[in-house]
Amino acid sequence: MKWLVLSDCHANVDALRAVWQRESDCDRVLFAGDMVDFGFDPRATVEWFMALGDKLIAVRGNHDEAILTHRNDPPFPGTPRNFQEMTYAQLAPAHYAFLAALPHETTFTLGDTDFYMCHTTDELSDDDMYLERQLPAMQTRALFNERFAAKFPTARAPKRVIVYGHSHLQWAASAGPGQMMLNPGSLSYRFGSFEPVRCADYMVLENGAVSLRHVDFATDHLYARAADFADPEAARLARAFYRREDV
Ligand SMILES: [Mn+2]
Repeated sequence: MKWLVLSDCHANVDALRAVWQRESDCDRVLFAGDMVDFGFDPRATVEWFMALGDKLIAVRGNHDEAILTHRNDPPFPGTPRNFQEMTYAQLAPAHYAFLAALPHETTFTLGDTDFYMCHTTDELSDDDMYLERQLPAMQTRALFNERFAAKFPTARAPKRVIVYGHSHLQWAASAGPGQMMLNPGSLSYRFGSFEPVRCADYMVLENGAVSLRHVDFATDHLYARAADFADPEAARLARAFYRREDV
């Protein structure tokens, strides 16, 4: 069985299509949140996930939450100033209903593995999320046995996996036999100081083995669309996300 693990798509349907060209033979798609916001194609992105049907297991992220919170605000006039206004301009009630049905966290079993999946949670502080700084203090084994113990079903499968997102940092940590903690990284972008490379990060779990994968996708047309924003700060952010070289 092949399970595709994705997170932090941020309305980037180009990245989804690039991944799918390689991985469409997967049996399940796990998505750890932030489907929309801070990207140019929220409508096409949500519809891409909707089309997966029962193949998809997903949770909502803080950016999905923010978009849902303001979905009934009065419509803005004219050209969208930023990513948020662009999102409201594209999404219809059916898209909001799909996002609103996503849980904040979920537990499920696939084959011999129990999963707990969230975007981020009280069990992980913002400092914990930046694992490259915090891992020595985190003690991954203690995360499974203490902080996350109640998250899993009582009748346990032989293996346990925690899937999360939010930091945009691709990271796999082992907590002993059959226990893994996975952040597939972001499909769309990393925050500049951490990782200048522009590619889609994701993971594949296949027959018990985890594979950290990356696929390039064209960003020139996304970079160019930054000029559409009336707000200079939004345009600056968009260019930072989609530039080809670190500047
Ligand atoms: Mn995110």
